Amino acid sequence: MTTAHRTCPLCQSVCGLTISLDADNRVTSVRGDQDDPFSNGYICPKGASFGNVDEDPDRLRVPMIRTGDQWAEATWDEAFAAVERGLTRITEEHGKNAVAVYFGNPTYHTMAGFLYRMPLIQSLGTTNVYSSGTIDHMPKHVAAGSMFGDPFALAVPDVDRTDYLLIIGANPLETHGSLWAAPDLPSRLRALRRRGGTMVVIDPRRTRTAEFADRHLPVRPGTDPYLLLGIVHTLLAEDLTGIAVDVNGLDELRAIAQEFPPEFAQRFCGVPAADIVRLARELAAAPTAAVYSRMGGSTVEFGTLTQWLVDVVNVLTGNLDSAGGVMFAKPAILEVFRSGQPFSTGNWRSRVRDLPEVLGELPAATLADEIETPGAGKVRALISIASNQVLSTPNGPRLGQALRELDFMVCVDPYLNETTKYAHVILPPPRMMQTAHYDFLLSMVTVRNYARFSPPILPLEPDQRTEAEILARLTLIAAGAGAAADPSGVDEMFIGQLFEGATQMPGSPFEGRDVAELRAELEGDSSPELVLDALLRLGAYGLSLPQLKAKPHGIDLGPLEPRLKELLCTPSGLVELAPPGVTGDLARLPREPAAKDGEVLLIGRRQLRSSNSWLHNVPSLKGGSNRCTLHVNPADAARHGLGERAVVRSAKGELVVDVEQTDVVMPGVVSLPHGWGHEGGSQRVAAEEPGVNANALTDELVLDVPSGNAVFNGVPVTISPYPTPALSPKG
Ligand SMILES: Nc1nc2c(c(=O)[nH]1)N[C@H]1C(S)=C(S)[C@@H](COP(=O)(O)OP(=O)(O)OC[C@H]3O[C@@H](n4cnc5c(=O)[nH]c(N)nc54)[C@H](O)[C@@H]3O)O[C@H]1N2
Ligand SMILES: Nc1nc2c(c(=O)[nH]1)N[C@H]1C(S)=C(S)[C@@H](COP(=O)(O)OP(=O)(O)OC[C@H]3O[C@@H](n4cnc5c(=O)[nH]c(N)nc54)[C@H](O)[C@@H]3O)O[C@H]1N2
Ligand code: SF4
Ligand SMILES: [Mo]
Repeated sequence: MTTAHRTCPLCQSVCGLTISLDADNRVTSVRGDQDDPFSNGYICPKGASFGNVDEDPDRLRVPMIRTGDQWAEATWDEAFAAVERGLTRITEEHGKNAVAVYFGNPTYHTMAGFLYRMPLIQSLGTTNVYSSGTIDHMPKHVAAGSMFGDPFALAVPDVDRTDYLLIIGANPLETHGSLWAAPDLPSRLRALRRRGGTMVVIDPRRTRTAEFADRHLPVRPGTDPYLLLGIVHTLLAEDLTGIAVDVNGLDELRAIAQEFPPEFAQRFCGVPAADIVRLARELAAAPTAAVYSRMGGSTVEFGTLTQWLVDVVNVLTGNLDSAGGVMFAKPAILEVFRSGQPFSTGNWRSRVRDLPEVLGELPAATLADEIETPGAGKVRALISIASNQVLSTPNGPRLGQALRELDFMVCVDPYLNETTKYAHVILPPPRMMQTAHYDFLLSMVTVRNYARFSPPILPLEPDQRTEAEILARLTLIAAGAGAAADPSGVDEMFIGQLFEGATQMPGSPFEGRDVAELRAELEGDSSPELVLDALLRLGAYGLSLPQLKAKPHGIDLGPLEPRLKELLCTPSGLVELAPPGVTGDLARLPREPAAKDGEVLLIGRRQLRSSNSWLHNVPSLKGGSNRCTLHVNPADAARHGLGERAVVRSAKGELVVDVEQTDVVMPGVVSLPHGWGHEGGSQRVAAEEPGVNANALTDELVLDVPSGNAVFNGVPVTISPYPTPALSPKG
């Protein structure tokens, strides 16, 4: 028996796990790490199944190459040679933009996904960069970038000290938080209630989080901007503001809010004006308050407006960057992702739909256009890392058809699935237990400053490669150095650039030092670990990797402290309350409610024992609430004559779904989880209960315009009985 510790990578909560293994290195138990100073022994059902996820026999172990419909195992040399041939041929004939790259959600949860993203993009030199950012949180980056200058200035609710928490379109008691790493949120929220705090949830569904709250306000999907403008209107009209940071644009904001009183919002949101006024007064009166919003306020048609207004309310009530409000974490690594330059978008535009670049990316919702549309710059090859786009992007089936047309596609993924089945080569990363872990990105959104490094628990087999090596080799291939070049060269170049910069930067701890000497001081068991060590040494706390290794349960770096002044980089040097790039979108916001007869609005829902598209293959997480059903309010089911099954139709597609009648969803709203619709993959357990692909209904042509983000919530659909009464035996 051995015991090992590591951070759980299965959601954004960064819980510490304690894993017991038997003599054959099989996992016998997974518990919460009692000595982790941040998660304090907390674990959820997914974390408890970490061993089953990791040991899944359906994971690919070695590279796969497809010829026609036939898959065959290959050696790494053969696979990388095939990638080199495939990509080189296309760039030679059609130029760099003919190769697209796509980073999926798990790249935010791996060291490799962080370390090689920029080197790979730079080596490819393509404008066709895509990621799950534009099917998730891009509105938040645009709002932050426009208000604070820094698109990575992502404020999180200081949940442990707040007196009032308003949650808009998020369900952290089931998702465990998003862009908000707060392990053991149930205890943190119970503590909030115990100290007399208040929690209010705005959501079309009475979620577990809404059940827990003091108040739940059901809102019509997609209408939160009106509600938030109603709050802003009240704060300004009743002179309830207590702005504590230096701002610009208050007059413009006042003029905007004038137009949107709470009575106006009531007509769109279905939330009584009196409730909106009460929210404003309570937010202003609370000693401290935090407003937080995620998917329900992001993957909607006015996601950027919503995310902007959330932080406008935080600023107006004096709760931005102060204890108990919303605050910015201070990661232990050098924050290389912050450019310090004012944010801008549209540095290039997409070829087919003329959509602006945002944060160096084009919208995932237009990738199919770029593959299908002939002409110079057509995408002919795709490098897809940790993404199941057929299940995760709007109108995913159309993108699936497009992927089939590609001249070359390589996937870095542990499974053969709905998306990777179109690849020519699949390069599987090793198991999580064979992989070192450090949360580069999530340490930006923790509710306490915290650092933890997890070394690999199990060694690699000779026929496996780390994900870091896989991505480094793809980078070298893209750079023209060839598949056989030394992958540590990518890391060494990065370290060299880091130290060159640091030794020349006035005020840096390493100013004037010798680069070679600094390099010689680095310690780590692999070249990515050396990079981590360098980033830690250059970071705010002057830590090092050996120090982290000496504290295997993690290091608490204290409560969040104000740091807006360090991050703020708007041209005005002030927090912009009415940035034109965002407020311009108010012109698009309808001034009349537009509900069509017979239509209902489709929203999603995340499930406690699942993670997007890839955890349905774990027997211990199956069943119960983890089923792909359409939640329909009983009143709607009666009105539309629904029985056990229904046909759901949208502008883009139609699905036959199992119906679950429940008053958890408000009337006029139906909810279908995403990530289902399994077919044609290696996941045998998932195939037994495949479910349906919610993204067969969502529309890739409808976007949150400022961010290019996809719209998954508030999709107009019709629902009718299945089989249709005319075809049923009784006619
Ligand atoms: N168990 C589990 N945890 C997960 C995941 C998972 O799949 N399963 N996925 C992870 C990922 S990638 C992410 S991004 C996070 C997401 O974390 P959350 O944002 O907390 O997740 P969702 O369940 O999508 O929450 C969105 C909520 O918004 C509501 N909603 C929908 N439309 C609207 C609207 O127009 N207005 C308002 N106010 N509310 C609306 C929905 O009913 C839902 O309750 O979760 C992460 N954690
Ligand atoms: N309708 C609807 N659609 C949605 C959403 C919604 O709420 N509703 N949510 C959206 C959101 S927030 C997100 S983040 C996306 C998620 O969608 P994606 O970005 O596609 O991510 P996942 O579905 O989590 O899985 C991606 C792939 O990563 C692989 N994978 C797992 N672990 C690793 C690893 O360590 N390394 C590598 N290389 N691969 C790995 C899995 O096998 C899987 O094929 O879906 C979006 N799509
Ligand atoms: S809450 Fe998230 S990080 Fe914690 S154990 Fe569960 S899946 Fe893992
Ligand atoms: Mo996500």
